[in-house]
Amino acid sequence: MTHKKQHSLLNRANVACDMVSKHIKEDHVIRIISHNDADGLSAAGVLANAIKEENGQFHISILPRLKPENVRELAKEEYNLFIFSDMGSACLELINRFKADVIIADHHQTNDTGSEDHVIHVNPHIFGIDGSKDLSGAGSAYLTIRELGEGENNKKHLAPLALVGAFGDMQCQEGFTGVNELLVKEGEEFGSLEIHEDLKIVSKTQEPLYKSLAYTLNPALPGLTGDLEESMGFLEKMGIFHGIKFTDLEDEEKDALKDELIKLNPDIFGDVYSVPKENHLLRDLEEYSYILDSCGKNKKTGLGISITLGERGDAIDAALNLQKKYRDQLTKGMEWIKREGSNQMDFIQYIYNEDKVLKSIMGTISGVGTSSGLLNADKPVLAMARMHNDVKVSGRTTRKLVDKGVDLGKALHDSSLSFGGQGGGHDIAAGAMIPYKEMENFLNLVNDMVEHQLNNN
Ligand SMILES: [Mn+2]
Repeated sequence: MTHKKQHSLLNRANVACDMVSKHIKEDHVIRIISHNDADGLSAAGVLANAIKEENGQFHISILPRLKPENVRELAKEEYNLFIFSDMGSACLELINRFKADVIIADHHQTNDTGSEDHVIHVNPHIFGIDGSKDLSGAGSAYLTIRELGEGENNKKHLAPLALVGAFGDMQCQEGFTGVNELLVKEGEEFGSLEIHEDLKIVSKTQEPLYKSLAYTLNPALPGLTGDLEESMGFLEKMGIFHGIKFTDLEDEEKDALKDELIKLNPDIFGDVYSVPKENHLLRDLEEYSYILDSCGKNKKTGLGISITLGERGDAIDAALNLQKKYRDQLTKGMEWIKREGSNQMDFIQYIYNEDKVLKSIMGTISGVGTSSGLLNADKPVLAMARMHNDVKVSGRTTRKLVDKGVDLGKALHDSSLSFGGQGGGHDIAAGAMIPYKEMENFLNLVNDMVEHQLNNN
């Protein structure tokens, strides 16, 4: 059954691929619109690389979210083919009205709107495949260009870049599943992807060890993640100098560290996905996704795209500076959560902040706050950030609660609509924008909906 679903999805993607091919042959500049997170940037990168290799042309715009007014403006542009990646499914009704050809390569929840003949909708949900864990936006984009190019020149070497997107959307919590497994297979076969077991701490070649520990978000290290001082103390207690880089440790020290870290979180040792021939800072696909994420969060999406297109050197230095800034913010955010905790309701919890810096990372810190044990994992967390007259909501929950019936995408979509906002996403992670004055009503409604979801599962 699963196989059949995947087959139908691949067939749909191949129809999209033929459409891309046709427009490249006609020398049309292909208009790409994608999301500003690591998944969206990888998605645009996958598409752009494929088109470039076929000597085609493209024009990319990266958006923080696709608003109806964005779609209306885009509809007026004079292109023959638009590709929306990691977004678009929620705006299908408006996109159906485009005069030009359109491909939507998305993995967010979608309603039952059918697509017109000139709109090819590539989305795992349409085929009964879970887009929150089995395929990312970059994965949908990959399927869309996978068969481009003749024989040997097909685009399967781009599978690792598509998996960078899957890491960005946290789809490798317990290994890759579903269509992502196909991408892993093709990455190994055509994209120099290698998998080996290792400690999953970040920046091993680049940062002093205490920072590698404190900046490791996934999997989180309870007590250490987000806390530089605790990380320093932890190493000193083991008799390891905190300023040494992981790669400079003696083998016995590496083993001792591994044993201690496994006590904090067994998942810290596991499969690492890497492309060894890649620049050492981008070699590990998960770290690559963090670097793209920093570009997106700091509004340097052009930089992120150039990296996916192969720019190295100065581009990577610039991105690393952004990453440093981003990590400082995260550390501050984690300190704040540690100090303030969350506000409890019966079935959800929320954090609220008006601070300019913390506002942009509320979603991330609520997720890491939960996985590192600072916040209770028994209730979904809504992170609320004030934006003028609106509140931006990022919701996160655990696979365990999803299995018990929680669907944040649906809860945030329906509740935000009731108060003149908009929202949606995945069962496990979703977002919304609502008027500030309705915040309390909104929270109450989400609380009720989550209660209902739990009771009716
Ligand atoms: Mn995505």
